[in-house]
Amino acid sequence: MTDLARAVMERCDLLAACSEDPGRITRPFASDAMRRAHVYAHEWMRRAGMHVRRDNVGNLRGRYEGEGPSTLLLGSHLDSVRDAGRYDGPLGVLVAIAAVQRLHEANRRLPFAIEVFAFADEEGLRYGSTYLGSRALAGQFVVGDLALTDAEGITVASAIESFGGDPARIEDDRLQSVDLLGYCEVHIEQGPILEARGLPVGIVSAIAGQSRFEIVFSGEAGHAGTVPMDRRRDALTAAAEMVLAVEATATTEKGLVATVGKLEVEPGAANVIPGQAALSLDVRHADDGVRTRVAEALLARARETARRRKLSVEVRAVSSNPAVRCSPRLVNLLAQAVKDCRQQPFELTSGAGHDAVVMSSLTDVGMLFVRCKGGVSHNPAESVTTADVGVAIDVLSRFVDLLGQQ
Ligand code: HGY
Ligand code: MN
Ligand code: MN
Repeated sequence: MTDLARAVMERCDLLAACSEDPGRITRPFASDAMRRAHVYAHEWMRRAGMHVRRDNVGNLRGRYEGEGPSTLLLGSHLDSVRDAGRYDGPLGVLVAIAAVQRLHEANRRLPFAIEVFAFADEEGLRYGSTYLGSRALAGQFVVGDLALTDAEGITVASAIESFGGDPARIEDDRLQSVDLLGYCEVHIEQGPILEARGLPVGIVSAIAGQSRFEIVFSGEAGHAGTVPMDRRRDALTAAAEMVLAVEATATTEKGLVATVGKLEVEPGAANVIPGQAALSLDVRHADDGVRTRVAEALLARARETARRRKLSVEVRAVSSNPAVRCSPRLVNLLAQAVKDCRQQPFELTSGAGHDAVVMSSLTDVGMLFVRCKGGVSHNPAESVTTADVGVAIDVLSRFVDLLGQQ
């Protein structure tokens, strides 16, 4: 058990306290909680010998100089879902910092620089967006996203401004370096496979594509006591039909998952027939053809349900990200690093999305998964062991060394 692994675990606990919700972990994009997390991460990056800066969109970026023109990119995200676990995102940032800290403490310089990114918005909790931070880095930021508003009506642009960035200069966040060796992200598996196989780490071969939509059924609010059942235009019953249709459809194809995670009912009073029901739809599959076909079928089902129940329905596409194959070059290098650390290399796909999806537009990507208890994630019960974190730090350090020997 290395001191570095223990330090990473302690740092995950410190970051967990940086939350908008007392007693729970909720750290949205450009929030005060994120500002507090940056104070810690900035200091840890600085102590690891990195030059640290925050860019306009709100990524924290640490650079460890090397002896050549190329750059290796490492990192993950610091934002979280609501009532999150403490490792989804922060573990990857902190393991990357630990690998650089090991170099710094040994006074070592590699033939390339390392940039560690603490991305600002992977989950999209505050704005329903995805990957605002890594998109800015990859030059894929959608300017229209600046006008997105959160639950308080605050736009992305003003959130960036109050966080200390200039929304008019997001373009400056684009990564300038052209000589990239790749991007490698360490992340908890968020699934049960590594635990079932008794493995501390796994190598990601591909990341599933994902489509997100918002579906809003509108009917007619009415008195729960006076409107006969055959005269109602109840929006919630249509949404309820959709929730079960989404579940039933997802069981029809191997490797397909589809989820309704959010359901908002208006006006939301016990004695009022719901006039409006808004639901989220999240569809994922490793094959983009299957994903788009199933998503279209579910949207057609929503329109048919609305017609049959004499409702109107609006569908908004929130985001769509294609499946990404990890670079065989980085997969092989990670496999060699795992072997050199006396562990068994094992490849698996990721059902979860990661900043690596966006980074794949810039350079080769690789990911190392860390076993998590019961595969539980997006849940405060998220848990990893210090020993497994130690393995992840050793593998990432070995990966970096192997890259330096190429
Ligand atoms: O939804 C995801 O796959 C990731 O946690 N943002
Ligand atoms: Mn997540
Ligand atoms: Mn994540």
